[in-house]
Amino acid sequence: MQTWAPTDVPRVDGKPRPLRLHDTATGQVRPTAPGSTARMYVCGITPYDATHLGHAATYLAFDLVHRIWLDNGHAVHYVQNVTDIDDPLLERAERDKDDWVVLGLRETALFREDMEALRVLPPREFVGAVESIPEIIEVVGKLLSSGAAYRADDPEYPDVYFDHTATGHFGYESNESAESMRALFAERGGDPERTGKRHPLDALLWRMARPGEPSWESELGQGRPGWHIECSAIAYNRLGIPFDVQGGGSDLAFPHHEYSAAHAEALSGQRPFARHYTHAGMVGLNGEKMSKSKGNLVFVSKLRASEVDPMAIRLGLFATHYRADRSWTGQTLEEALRRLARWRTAFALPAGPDGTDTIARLRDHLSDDLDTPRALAAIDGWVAEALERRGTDPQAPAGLAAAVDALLGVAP
Ligand code: 5CA
Ligand code: ZN
Repeated sequence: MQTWAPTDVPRVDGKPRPLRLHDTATGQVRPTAPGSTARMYVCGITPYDATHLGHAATYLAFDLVHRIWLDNGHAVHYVQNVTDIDDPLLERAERDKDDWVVLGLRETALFREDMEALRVLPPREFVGAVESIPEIIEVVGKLLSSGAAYRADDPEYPDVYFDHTATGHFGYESNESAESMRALFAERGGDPERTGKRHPLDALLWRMARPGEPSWESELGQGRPGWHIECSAIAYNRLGIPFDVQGGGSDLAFPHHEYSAAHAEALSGQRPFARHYTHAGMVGLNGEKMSKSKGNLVFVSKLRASEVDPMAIRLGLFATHYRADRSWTGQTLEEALRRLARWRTAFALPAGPDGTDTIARLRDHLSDDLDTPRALAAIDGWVAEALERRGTDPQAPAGLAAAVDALLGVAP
């Protein structure tokens, strides 16, 4: 798929800091130890609706990972998918009497615009599920031949399922108990009650065509892919295994990342799928979880349409830590707008206090599991001094502006 346009990333003075990041599998903040090319996969949108602030927060967190790696001199091979065929997309298209293909294309186009406006650096490869169907078919075929997958005992619809015990390591990524796996699987797109499976936790790989549903011809039979296998195949075929970071929101820790890892590990006989599984917290509105049923979604495109500076959205979301479940309020936006105005005034001054130490602290905090609240506070400290006209370094405002641009992605 076509991706979106990158923004320039200025060079930052001083010494970069290697990134340490939280990993759900081990529960620890650990160094990311990429080779010269750092490899990241972040789960993309299911394009049945516009991008809300929760989605944006997740992509902004991984945009920081991207920027810190660039600062450290790595090339970054970043892959992101688009789930452009799945039940939620078909259900929304049916509800709105829309064509599912048109709906997906329209919302994906809007997502690109939102990402570009937010100055999120684009992935090197932006890959749709539909365009990946041939490679998904190949992977499912291999899992079937190795015995890691099987046909449901259902003569009418012999769908292909993954035997979740195939790797012998199932559960290592999310560390959920058997009971909670069962509940989360049912809640998040799984089908524990499906008859014909060997075990309730076995996950769908290939769904045989049902009347009225889109489907593709294949040696598996006419059908369409399950969800997790899409990310397994797309990541495995482009990044290899293991790659550095598998990212997404915390709602993906189980089942999605557990299964996408298990599928690729069963396929390759190697593990782990990713060295870090990193999850952003859920963003809500005024203390309530953002959800379609509550109708309290705040869309990035709506904010942009009401002339909200996308850089204030960045700063508003960076004011709290990416791993925390957090809430967006009117106050979040007001404070971010005030902060942005102060920063921009200070960056435009003819001189300011020496910025070396502030840039070092910015790097220290960001490389410590993306500690944006402390990173913003470090910049606030320099800005306050600069606005009091303390400091005479004529290079400092431009140096600070470049660091904020490169590392936080906030345009001066
Ligand atoms: N297409 C799948 C991933 S393969 C999917 O989860 N799509 S999504 O559109 O539902 O979500 C896109 C990304 O935003 C995912 O990484 C998801 O974890 C994240 N996300 C969804 N809701 C929120 C939220 N309220 N707060 C933070 N991140 C969220
Ligand atoms: Zn995914």
